[in-house]
Amino acid sequence: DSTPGWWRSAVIYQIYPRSFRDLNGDGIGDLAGITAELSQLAELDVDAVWLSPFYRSPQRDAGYDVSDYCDVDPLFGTLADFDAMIAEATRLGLRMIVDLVPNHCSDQHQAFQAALVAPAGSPERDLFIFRDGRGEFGQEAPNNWQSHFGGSAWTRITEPDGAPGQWYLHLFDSSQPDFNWDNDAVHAEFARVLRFWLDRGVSGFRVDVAHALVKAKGLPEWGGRADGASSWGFPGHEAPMFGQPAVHEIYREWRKILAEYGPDTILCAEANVEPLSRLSDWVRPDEMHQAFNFPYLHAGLDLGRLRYVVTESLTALDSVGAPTTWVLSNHDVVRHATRFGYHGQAPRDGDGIGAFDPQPNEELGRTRAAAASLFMLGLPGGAYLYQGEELGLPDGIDIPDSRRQDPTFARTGGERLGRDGCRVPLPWRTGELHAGFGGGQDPWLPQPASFDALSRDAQDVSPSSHLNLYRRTLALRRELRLGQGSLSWMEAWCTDTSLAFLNGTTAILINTGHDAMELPAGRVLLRSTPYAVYGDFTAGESGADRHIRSGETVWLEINIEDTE
Ligand code: TEU
Ligand code: CA
Repeated sequence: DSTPGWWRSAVIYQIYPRSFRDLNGDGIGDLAGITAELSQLAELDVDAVWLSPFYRSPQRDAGYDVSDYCDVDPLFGTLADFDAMIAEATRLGLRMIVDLVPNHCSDQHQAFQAALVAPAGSPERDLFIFRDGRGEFGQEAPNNWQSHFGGSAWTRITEPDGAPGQWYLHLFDSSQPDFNWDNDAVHAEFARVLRFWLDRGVSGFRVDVAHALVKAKGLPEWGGRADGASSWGFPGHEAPMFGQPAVHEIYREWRKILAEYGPDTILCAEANVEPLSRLSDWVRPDEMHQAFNFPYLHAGLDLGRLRYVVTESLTALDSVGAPTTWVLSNHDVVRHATRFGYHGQAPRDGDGIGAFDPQPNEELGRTRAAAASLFMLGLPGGAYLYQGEELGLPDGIDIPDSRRQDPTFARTGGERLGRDGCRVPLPWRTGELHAGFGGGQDPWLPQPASFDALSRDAQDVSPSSHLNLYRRTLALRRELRLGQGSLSWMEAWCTDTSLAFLNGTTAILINTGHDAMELPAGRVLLRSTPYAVYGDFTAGESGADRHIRSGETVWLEINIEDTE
């Protein structure tokens, strides 16, 4: 839909290129694979696609270590493949948003290579954050900051003459040196990168670690861990490497560049926005259009927390006239079908399933995931989906240590398993080699045995599948214009284990308690558990059931007079 502000209510589907579809059979997904399957996403009825990095990269952090921002990594294809993908998306009415990684590049980036051989204090070094070490021989890191992936955030280089030299800052892996955003040349370079992709037809950018680009003057010591002090993995805004006021100037510059390309191009912040009242720092008419609502993701199925997050988010964003952006899964966290498969407390830290956790129950997780997704997709605002959640895919939890790729695993000596579990290649066709992901070499990560039966083709033809539930949900969401709606809580149906709200004339109710609850008066439009429990929902018999079952979400058409 091409109305102004399309993103306000958009459902955007995240493609993780390595794991989407491998057309040339080398075990890694590619752009041609995406182009070949885009029609599936149009059919699912999403508005846009966000593409994780496909740029030239040594792939030390799965492409979030970019060595050339204006080219496609040969692993994924060519710029011509990119153009063909955009053309196909345009033909299908899908917008494409690409990932921008401005906090750091790869240590193989030509600018960093040049900095390594230039003298201390040179303009080349000033593109990055080089400092002398502390101690008599400069043998201690310049400050106590920790890498988000574990270990020190500083690495010492060897100077061209062979002597131990300066240190450079990397908030992530040592192969990901942080840029110095106090340097105008960095601003100029990223302005060029934005224009390069906008000229090729993208509809905007998801901005990686958007809160981290500017560091506090003098790089003061930070007592808290830089790798996970808050409930969802980031220290708060008081940390000297996050949420500095000057970071917003960057996005105001970018917003002006985007404006040159018309009102339909957007910026989405991957930012630490705790407390929620700070959402309005990021999403403003002159800055970002969207910011992922990670507190929503991390609320899980804790309904008290969920209600708090929804209410606070809507309040904060209404104050600046901005939409909310809900999300349940992405390539950094355990998939929600797995998080919700635990009977007790689910893992929440986005660092993979710990070795001591009990095995999750796949069926329970999938059922609850469907309930959570239907609840989210009934909310006003936009939402992001992560590839495979429409299939109800679980994480890969039995990945052998020798196959793990996430740098977190190595940097913490295996203490944190890392994020590989949610990155396992998608199943397309039941019974085919690698469940149809690709026809050649083994996928870059092994697929769990359950993936074969969960393939897209198998789910396509099963009316009661997770995929068909998502299709019905997205179609109904569009038809009822729920994304453009507004929310009021239905207090009589809000308890410790249930939550209900009205969006227009649609009531959306979730029940996480043990017992079924009676529904308000109204016509059942959709249930999250049609399969197994109800049989084929499309046949209609479940509409007559006046209850909302345990672990279920129901969409109901309400006669407003009944509720007043
Ligand atoms: O992630 C930012 C980030 O630090 C977290 O999402 C983190 O990966 C998670 O809490 C697990 O610990 C972005 C990208 O999404 C991620 O894939 C990259 O590795 C990271 O930036 C560095 O570019
Ligand atoms: Ca490939």
